[in-house]
Amino acid sequence: MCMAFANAQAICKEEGGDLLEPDACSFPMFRGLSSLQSGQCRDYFVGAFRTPPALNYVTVRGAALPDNFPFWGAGQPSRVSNSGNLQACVQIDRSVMYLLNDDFCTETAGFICQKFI
Ligand SMILES: [Ca+2]
Repeated sequence: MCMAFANAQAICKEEGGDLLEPDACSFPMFRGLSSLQSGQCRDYFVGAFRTPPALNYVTVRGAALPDNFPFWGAGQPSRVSNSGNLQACVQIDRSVMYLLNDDFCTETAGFICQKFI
């Protein structure tokens, strides 16, 4: 199922969780799983975003996802603007070797949910 960020997040919340929060400990595992499972959606939304005009990325629980986080892909986060549509949602992205890329929230992608216990 490929979905826009908000729809993907809504499904995770219905399940009692939220989108996966990228952290340095667990990210390598999810990166590996994503590459193995890569199907029609190509990329996977995770639980991090920014609220333009703010430039900083935060996780769904409000933790900082700094630009020097070690698992951003090359040249990311790029915060590209395309006709007023801003890259503001974070994906595990095949085009950057399953590292993180900020992309358009309206793009459709797979997603990974997490339950916080
Ligand atoms: Ca980007």
